[in-house]
Amino acid sequence: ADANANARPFTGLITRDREPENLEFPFSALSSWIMPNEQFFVRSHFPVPKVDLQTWRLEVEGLVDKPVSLTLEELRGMPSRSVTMVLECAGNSRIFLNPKVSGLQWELGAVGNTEWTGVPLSEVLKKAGVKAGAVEVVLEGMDRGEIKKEPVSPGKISYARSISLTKAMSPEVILAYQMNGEDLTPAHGFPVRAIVPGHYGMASVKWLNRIILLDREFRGYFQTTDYTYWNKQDGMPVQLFPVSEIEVKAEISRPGLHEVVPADSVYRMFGAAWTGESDVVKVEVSTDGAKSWQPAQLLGDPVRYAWRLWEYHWSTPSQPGRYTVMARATDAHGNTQPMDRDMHRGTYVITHVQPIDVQVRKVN
Ligand code: MTE
Ligand code: MO
Repeated sequence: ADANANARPFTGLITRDREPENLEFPFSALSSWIMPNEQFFVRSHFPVPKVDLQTWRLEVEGLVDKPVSLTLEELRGMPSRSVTMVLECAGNSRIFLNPKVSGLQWELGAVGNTEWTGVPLSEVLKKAGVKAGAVEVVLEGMDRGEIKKEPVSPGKISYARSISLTKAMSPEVILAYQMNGEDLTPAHGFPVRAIVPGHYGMASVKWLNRIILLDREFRGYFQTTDYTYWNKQDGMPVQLFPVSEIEVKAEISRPGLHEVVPADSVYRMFGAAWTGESDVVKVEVSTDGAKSWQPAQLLGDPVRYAWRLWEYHWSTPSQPGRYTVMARATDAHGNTQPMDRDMHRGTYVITHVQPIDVQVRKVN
C-alpha cells in the first residue's frame, strides 16, 4: 500500500504552522460525536516521515525475554480492538493564556474524538515477554528533526514519549492502524500509531516503529523538557512533571467567540466535555458572568475515554449588548474546572473556565 493513497485534502481546517504542518479544527463547526478523519486536527513536531512497507518493522526491545520485530501484516493479523477516545493536545486553548506564551496558538480545536482500531499494546508486550524490573515503556516514532533551543540543544532527535508499564498493559492502550475504519492517513501516523486513552495527545506517538522497556524513568527531550511543567507537591517546593493524564474540561462549540445571538429567543448552546481516567458527570453553563450556573443536558451515553456532547437551551435576554457565556464540567472523581489559571501549569493543561463573549441583538 502506498501511504499517499490515503492522503485527502483537509476540510475546513485552520493552518497554525506550515512546516511542519499543524492544523486546527474550527471548534464552532462541531456537528457530530465522531470527528470525520478529514477534519481531525494535526499536531506534528517534525515533517511526516517516508514509510517503505517492504522494510518497515515494529521493534520491541530493552528489558524483554526476546526482542520482537513485526511486519505490518503480522501486526494486522493479531487480535484487534477498537477504542473511541478523545485526543486533546496538551497545548489546546493556549491562545487564551494571559500573559501570552510561546508555542502554537491553538484556540479550542486541537482536540478530536474518533474510533481507533488496532492491537492492544499488552498483546505485543506479551509476545516479547516483559522482564522483572521493567517500569516504563518508551514509544518512539520514525519522525526526526533538529531541536534548536538555547542554551543547550539535543540536536537531531526522534519523537519519543514513555508511559508506565501499568498503563501500557491496560486493555485500552492500542497500536492503531485505522481511524474510523480507514487506514491511518500520513499526517495521523501511517502505518501505526500508539493510542493512549486518558492521556494528552503527546503520548499517542505517531509513525511508531520502536518500543523500548526501561527499568527507570525515561529522560528523553519530549518527556523532560517539552510537555512538562513545574509544580508544588507534598511540601516539595518545586518538582518537574511530565504532562500526562487529561484533566476535566468542557468547551463551547456554539455560540462561537463574538457570535451574534438573537435577543428574546431560545438559543441552543452546544459543546463537548471530556476527562482522563474518569467520566464527565456534570456540565454547567453560566450566562451571567459566573454569578449563577445551570445544568446542561448531557447527550448520548457515557463512553469511557470518549467525549460527551452537551446542550443547553438559553433564553436570551431582551436587552441587546455584550454577554458572556461559560461552561464548566465535573468528573466522577469530583474534579471541577477551576475559574482561574494555575500558573504552575506553564503552557500546558489549559482547563480553566473560558469566557465566550457574544453580541445579543434584536432580530427585527
Ligand atoms: N508522534 C510523533 N511521532 N510525532 C509528533 O510530533 N505529536 C504528538 C502526538 N504524537 C507527535 C506524535 C502530539 S503533541 C499530539 S497532540 C498528537 O500526536 C496529535 O495527533 P494528531 O496529529 O493525529 O491529531
Ligand atoms: Mo500535543
